[in-house]
Amino acid sequence: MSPKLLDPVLLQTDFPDLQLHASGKVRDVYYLDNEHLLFVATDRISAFDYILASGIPHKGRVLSQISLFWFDFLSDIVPNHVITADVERYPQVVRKYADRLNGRSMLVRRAEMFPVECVVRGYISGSAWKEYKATGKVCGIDLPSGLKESDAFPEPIFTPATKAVSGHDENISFEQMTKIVGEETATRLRDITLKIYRKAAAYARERGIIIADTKFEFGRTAKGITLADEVLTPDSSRFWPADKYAPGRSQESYDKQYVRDYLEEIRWNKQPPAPALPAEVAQHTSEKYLEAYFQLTGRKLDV
Ligand code: Q0Z
Repeated sequence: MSPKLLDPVLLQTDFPDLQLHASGKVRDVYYLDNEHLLFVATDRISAFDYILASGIPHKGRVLSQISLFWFDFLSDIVPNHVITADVERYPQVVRKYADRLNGRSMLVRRAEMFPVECVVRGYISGSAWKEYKATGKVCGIDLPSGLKESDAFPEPIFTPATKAVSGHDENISFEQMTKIVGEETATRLRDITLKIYRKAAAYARERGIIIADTKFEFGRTAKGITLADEVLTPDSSRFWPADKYAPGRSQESYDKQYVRDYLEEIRWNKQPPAPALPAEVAQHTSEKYLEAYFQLTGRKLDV
């Protein structure tokens, strides 16, 4: 999906002579050669499905550093696509962009991506809550009755999805997933997904962050099944502040609550063009991202 709007500030992440391999709302992948891609996290932010007209200071660097932290933390369970995030070690062709790539990019191994999103949910929220209320199930999985919105599931559940033409994810059953990637791969992707979610969620919970759900993308490389894309960031996950957690209602978003509240307050009709954020809202949101990084890693990001 291409960005709905491009803010002048964000053009800084445009690299005219690099070949775009894949572009998301807030991150871009450039093609370097058959084995190598350059993964770039921008400062763009989306809300209610649209890219806002202003960026969030440091957001791309924070999300990159969060992903890098998790790749390392999870490397005893699954290999990942990262080669290096040290710009000094990037190929010559991209070194000229060193200043703009520093801290927000990774040189990654090109993988044969599996065309499924590996979604895992520890808590019932969003579309899963809607489905449960209507059917008592989530993605075909039977669940105990009486769950309240935002409750933890008895066990984390694996709810794979595929990218629909709309750009939105479409839930599929595990059975359907086996038809796409094969039974053995589906089983391995599910088991790895549940294992890395459990390890990461337990760690984050000790540090005051509930990872309600998240989405992983895997590919195949010479190392076998390889964790790719971004990992366990606030963009690919629901992060909830644990000190405000209370089931029976929807939870505040760790990072985007202020943005959503502002957009509701100005009564934006949620149709393009999406508005810009007042400096104060962008600044507050920037601080939430930096805080999440510090809470998870104990490290401060240089700003
Ligand atoms: C990931 C995506 C993004 C839009 C391609 N290591 C890899 N090898 C091959 N392909 C990919 C990766 Cl990460 C790959 N995506 C998803 C990422 C923007 C879509 F930054 N697309």
